[in-house]
Amino acid sequence: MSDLRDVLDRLGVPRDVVAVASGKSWRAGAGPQLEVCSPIDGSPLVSMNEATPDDVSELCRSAHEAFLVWRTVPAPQRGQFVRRIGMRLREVKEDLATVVTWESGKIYQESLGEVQEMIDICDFAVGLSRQLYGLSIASERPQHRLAEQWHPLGPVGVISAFNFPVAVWAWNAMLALVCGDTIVWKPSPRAPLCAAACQAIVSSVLDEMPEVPPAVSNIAIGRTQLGEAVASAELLPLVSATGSTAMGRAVAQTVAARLGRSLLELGGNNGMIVAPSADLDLTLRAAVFSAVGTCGQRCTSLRRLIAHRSIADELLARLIKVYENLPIGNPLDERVLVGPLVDPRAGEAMDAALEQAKEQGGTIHGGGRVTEGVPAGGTYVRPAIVEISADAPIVQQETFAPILYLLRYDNLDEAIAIHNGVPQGLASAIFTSDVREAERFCSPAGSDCGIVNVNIGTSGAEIGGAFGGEKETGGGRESGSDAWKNYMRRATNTVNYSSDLPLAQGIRFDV
Ligand code: UN1
Repeated sequence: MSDLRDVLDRLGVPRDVVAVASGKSWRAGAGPQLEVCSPIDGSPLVSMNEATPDDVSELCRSAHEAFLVWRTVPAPQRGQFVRRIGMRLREVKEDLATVVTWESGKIYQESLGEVQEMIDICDFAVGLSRQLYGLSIASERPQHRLAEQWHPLGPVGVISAFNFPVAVWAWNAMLALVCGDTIVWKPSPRAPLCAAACQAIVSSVLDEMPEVPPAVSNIAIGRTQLGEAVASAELLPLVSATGSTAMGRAVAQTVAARLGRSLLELGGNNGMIVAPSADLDLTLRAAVFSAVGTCGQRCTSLRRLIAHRSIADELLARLIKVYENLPIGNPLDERVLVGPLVDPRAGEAMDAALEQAKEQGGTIHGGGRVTEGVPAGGTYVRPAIVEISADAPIVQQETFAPILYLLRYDNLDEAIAIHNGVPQGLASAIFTSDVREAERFCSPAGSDCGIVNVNIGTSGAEIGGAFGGEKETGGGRESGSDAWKNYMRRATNTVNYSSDLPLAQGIRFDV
């Protein structure tokens, strides 16, 4: 623990982390007590009073005031703010990754990757700050100019999850900032130190740029009722929420009732088709990283391996061998590849899913608790592979744990039908050396997901593409490509520079 305290000191995290932050100032919440323990060993990390819905309302007002200033700052100057955040992130990459590992339990390598995603999105956003392009459109009327402008939208509510406690905030916040928006962030109540570290990073840049209104960045730490407060806040025209489908459904309904916009990144049930021509060495590496990375707790984690019957047994045998030798343990130990689940409840959910799989005819390889060679007090599990029929009900569910269902298929039509036959639609992959199969999977009649990969696993997307998925995944797109448009409002301008007033559609209306 003393190590972590040094890390937090270097990051500029206050000694006494409290629940409410606006710019550089922190204050205590008046809500119920929140105790946060590390998934690594159950040791207490921080305790505080949660923020209250009133705190959220107050932060929204501050964020709104800051927005009125920030929206008038030229976008490339807003980009300079984000550029400095990116520079600071480079300096503190290792320290921030250490905090991510302590709070989320993901292995340090993956935490470094998560901070790198933040740096990458900062770079992307800086470039974007000079490219918030609108279209010029040919007007049907003489001497008229028709064009689009993209304007800042307002304060954005961000709700994020424990498994990507810093990157998902950065995807949203960095785009929002260059777009001229301000942020009210409700981080996962399991990762308040990560949130405090992010706010400290922003604060250090605010020190360097006194012209930036500090309330561009706000945080309220707490549980579900704060999420409801964010969703119902009239001052937040956009709420971006990452988490379970149940959470997203509740947020979407509340936001829709006030005709706000929501941007949802919800559950996945990601599949990988392995065709007869697949390079099995590649397949194996990709499948294992996708299935057991972050201990199966990414929304992009591989959950369904849909293997052609001709290669399924060989693939299974090789997978079992790799699974048996996976180093499981303290995620701060660089030799370890699988850290703990986030908490004991996640372990129980994994056990329950395996139990159901067994009842539904599944054959289970692996699973169960690991208690030796791991820190006491954490929930360490052996990742599991389950041979099961594609129509077993358990396969329809996302269990946030390292369970990989192995399903067999005979022809590609059947494989695609199995692949698409779940309620979620986030990430997907096919391993094949046959270009026709690959292209079919990418075609309109192929994968129905938002992320469609060939000879790449389901997890580990780059920030440059739009990230998100269809169906119960919620339809949102974050991060790269033109996802920035979510954070702005579009004005269509028609300017008449003639001395006449021709009406569109040729309508005659003479007065
Ligand atoms: C998530 O699990 O919420 O593609 C995000 C990936 C990461 C992001 C995952 N870049 O796996």
